[in-house]
Amino acid sequence: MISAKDIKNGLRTRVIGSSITYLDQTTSTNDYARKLAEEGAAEGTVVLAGTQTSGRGRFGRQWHSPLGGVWMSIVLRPPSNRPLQKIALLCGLSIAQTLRELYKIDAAVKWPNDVLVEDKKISGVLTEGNFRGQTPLSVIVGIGINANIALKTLPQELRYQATSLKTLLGRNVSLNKLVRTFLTTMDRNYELFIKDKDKGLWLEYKRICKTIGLQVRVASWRGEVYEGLAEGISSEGGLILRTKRGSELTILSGECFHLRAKT
Ligand code: BT5
Repeated sequence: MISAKDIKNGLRTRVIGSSITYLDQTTSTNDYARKLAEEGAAEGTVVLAGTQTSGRGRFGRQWHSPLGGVWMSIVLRPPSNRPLQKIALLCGLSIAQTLRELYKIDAAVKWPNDVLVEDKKISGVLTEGNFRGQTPLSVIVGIGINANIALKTLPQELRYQATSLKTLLGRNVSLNKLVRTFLTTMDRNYELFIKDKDKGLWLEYKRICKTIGLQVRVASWRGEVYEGLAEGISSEGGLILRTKRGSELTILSGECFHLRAKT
């Protein structure tokens, strides 16, 4: 069982985890964290839930959140001169690093917000900004990790494209240790990010990114569709594509489909 007290025990972070709240059930931890942020919660405030009744993904999609997973949101208040788009990538990287460190599994990132193991989704990230004009008052980062979840508790259509730690390892893991290690990793990475000392992190991101080197199709949230070879990540966190005609374009966000390996 998740226990805020257990997670805090031995947690030595600078910002992330400044306060930790655990709820047995909520609609969406992102909603709860947003409310706390609007009430002035400190940066690094964490909200966790046992289950979510309206867990969501990007573009209003549903996120299935049965008991046994890690459903968590963090309140961030990044300085306005840092590229916000990169926070989702940073978070995905921190999850992948945590899974690699704790369970020695080959976790990879898929641009922009997925973590994959054996090409199946084990984790997703949803960032939502709360702005006054152009200035971000807070950014809520929502993280879902399929930890102690049997795949049969997910809908049929997801069972071939999703995976969980329980499926991969054949056992349950300590959720408190998983969350504590993730918060520690995220804290370190976030500090490098806000201090603009994160070059090394993006080298690591590219190294474990499944998207780069593949032929991809990206649908932007406005409905435009682009195809090309994924060549890199821009300084803003966008995906750099080389189109068939040879031109280069950068897409800041969207839904990315991996088509085939570089030929
Ligand atoms: C994401 O969206 O991957 C972001 C997921 C963020 C979830 C966390 S949980 C804590 C916090 N509170 C929330 O309400 N949300 C955040 P996206 O890239 O749009 O992917 C959504 C798609 O993933 C769905 O349409 C399904 O196809 C698939 N999916 C849904 N639930 C899943 C699960 N548990 N495991 C793997 N895939 C899932």
